[in-house]
Amino acid sequence: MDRWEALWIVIVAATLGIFIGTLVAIAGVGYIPPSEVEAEYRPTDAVEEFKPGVRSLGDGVYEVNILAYRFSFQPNKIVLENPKEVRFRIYSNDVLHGFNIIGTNVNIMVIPGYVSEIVWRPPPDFEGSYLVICNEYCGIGHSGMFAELVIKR
Ligand SMILES: [Cu+2]
Repeated sequence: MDRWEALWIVIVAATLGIFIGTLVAIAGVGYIPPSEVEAEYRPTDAVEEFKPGVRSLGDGVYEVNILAYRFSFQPNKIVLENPKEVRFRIYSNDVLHGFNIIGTNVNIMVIPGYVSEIVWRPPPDFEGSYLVICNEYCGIGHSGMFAELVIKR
């Protein structure tokens, strides 16, 4: 075997070793997102029944109905007190949108004609103001499509 060929085999093997080693190390540390979420998409044609707003079901459980449209969310400011479990139900009546709470793993596509549901159990130390953005390009005003989530403890 040529000396250079052997050298390149060692370099490639070392690079692969570092790559796989990094993956194993990250998995070993338990790198997991900061909350538990479940997401599902439900077809609906009952648009009239979809009423945007925050509904408290008691004991820290909330249902938040959000209408996503070009280029805003309704309601635009969501205030939750001591939330334990939050069911976000998001509906779009125009184009594809996104619903992403920055700093959390709440991130769901909002497909027109479907109610996108995501259940979020925010960690007890989560409080303050969070930015909610649309992360699916939906048109010229997309960059200004955001909302605010306020968590009070
Ligand atoms: Cu958008």
